[in-house]
Amino acid sequence: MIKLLKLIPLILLITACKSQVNTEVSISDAWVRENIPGQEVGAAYMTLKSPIKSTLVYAEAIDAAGSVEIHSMTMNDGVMKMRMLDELPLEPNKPVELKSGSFHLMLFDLKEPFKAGQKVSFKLCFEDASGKITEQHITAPVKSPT
Ligand SMILES: [Cu+2]
Repeated sequence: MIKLLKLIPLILLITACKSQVNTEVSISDAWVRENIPGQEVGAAYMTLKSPIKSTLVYAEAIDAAGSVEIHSMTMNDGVMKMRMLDELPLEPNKPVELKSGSFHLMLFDLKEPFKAGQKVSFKLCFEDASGKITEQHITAPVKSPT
């Protein structure tokens, strides 16, 4: 009985994160920056475009990183400042670019440094205005930033 009770929240989470086709966010130009020696974190970039009001609420780099954070970068008095966001809102049909010097996904606790030519699998969860969560999977190539 106790075992079953522990399983219920997990089952609810899996059910809540099910894929739905018609309102899917389009994810394009996804790539992961190659790590230079000594660099312990990774960065991933992509363009997100949703047909409806949606919010990126969760990201995971499967088998590649211990955790993934959504970051923003802003210029403050000539100094670039990086900030962790709980979520990234998407307006209908307005592409949001995750790119160098702007929004990006930051990957921590890497299993191994990223090398050009590898591929990284991501799970992204989006929440629509009604609170429904949709899970999407993508594969992004590792590239050199130059
Ligand atoms: Cu960052």
